[in-house]
Amino acid sequence: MNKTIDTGVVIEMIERGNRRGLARAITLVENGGEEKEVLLDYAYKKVPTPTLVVGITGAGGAGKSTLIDKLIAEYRANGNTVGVIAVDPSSPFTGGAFLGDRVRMSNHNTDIGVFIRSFGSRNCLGGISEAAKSALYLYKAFGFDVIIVESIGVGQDETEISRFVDVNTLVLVPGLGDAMQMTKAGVRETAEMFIINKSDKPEAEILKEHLESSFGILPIESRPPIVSTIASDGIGVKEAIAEIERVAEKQKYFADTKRRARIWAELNSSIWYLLHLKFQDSIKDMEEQVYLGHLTPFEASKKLVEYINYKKD
Ligand SMILES: Nc1nc2c(ncn2[C@@H]2O[C@H](COP(=O)(O)OP(=O)(O)OP(=O)(O)O)[C@@H](O)[C@H]2O)c(=O)[nH]1
Ligand SMILES: [Mg+2]
Repeated sequence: MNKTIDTGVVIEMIERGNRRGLARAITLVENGGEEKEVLLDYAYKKVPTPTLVVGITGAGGAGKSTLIDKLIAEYRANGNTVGVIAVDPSSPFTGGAFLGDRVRMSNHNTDIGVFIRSFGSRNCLGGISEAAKSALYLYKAFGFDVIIVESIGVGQDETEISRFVDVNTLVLVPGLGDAMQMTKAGVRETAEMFIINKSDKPEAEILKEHLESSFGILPIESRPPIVSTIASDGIGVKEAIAEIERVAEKQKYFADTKRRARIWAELNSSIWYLLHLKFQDSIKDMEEQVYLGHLTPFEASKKLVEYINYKKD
């Protein structure tokens, strides 16, 4: 099949709400190249149907997938379609659980109102990989009512995920130690809502008190909500959804600021991607020059920009 026809067919399938079309588009985008550009441009330009994008971030094993499974059930019961983007943890600290994710969310395998895909965390900035970010645009074009992004929120820039979701929730669990879960710069600051999962554990109350007291310095209206859940038993899920909605409503005031931050992040990653694609050899050469001590990274970058300018003329 001819390449241009292929993307055309895929777009048509997405327009018709065909999930196989969406799956095909994701693969094409993952493969990169011309198809990626065509599909992402299409997705970006498409006037989006109102979609709520919820980020579920938290340490490995916090119960994110279990919670998402229950959130899906609740959203479906309310008549909403749901797309899930699970960014596979590849961090050695968590051990990873991508097969587990599929098992835990497998209750929805046969539901055509649900679409779940796992994405590798390659090029993973701030817990949302390049592939997952691209998929988010495709999911939006497809028109899910709710899109949930599961991520462990690690990377060079932990705050990045918050730019791509409307409501960023941080899942904490009792007894895991605050240091590991919360003090990592950026993650906690960008959370717009906190979920204390595994509230069946005895330390749950202490964690809640600790969180509440740490928010005590904030004005009441800026204190992020805290919801307690026992995801494995479906407890607190309705409350979590109600709170997500309240936060989403509040976040609308910041939608424009978020959009600008997102455009900025998008431009940065897109420029970086293109530079690598087109000037890979030169960048490799610069790396060598810096490694050998012939150039500083700043001199090398300057040289590269001069080279690009020269190529243009
Ligand atoms: N006691 C208790 N266990 C829970 C609860 N929610 C989830 N679990 C269990 O915690 C384990 C991890 O759950 P997952 O949903 O895979 O956690 P996750 O955060 O998605 O993990 P990663 O994807 O590896 O980061 C599973 O064995 C769940 O059954 C809860 O509320 N209470
Ligand atoms: Mg998981």
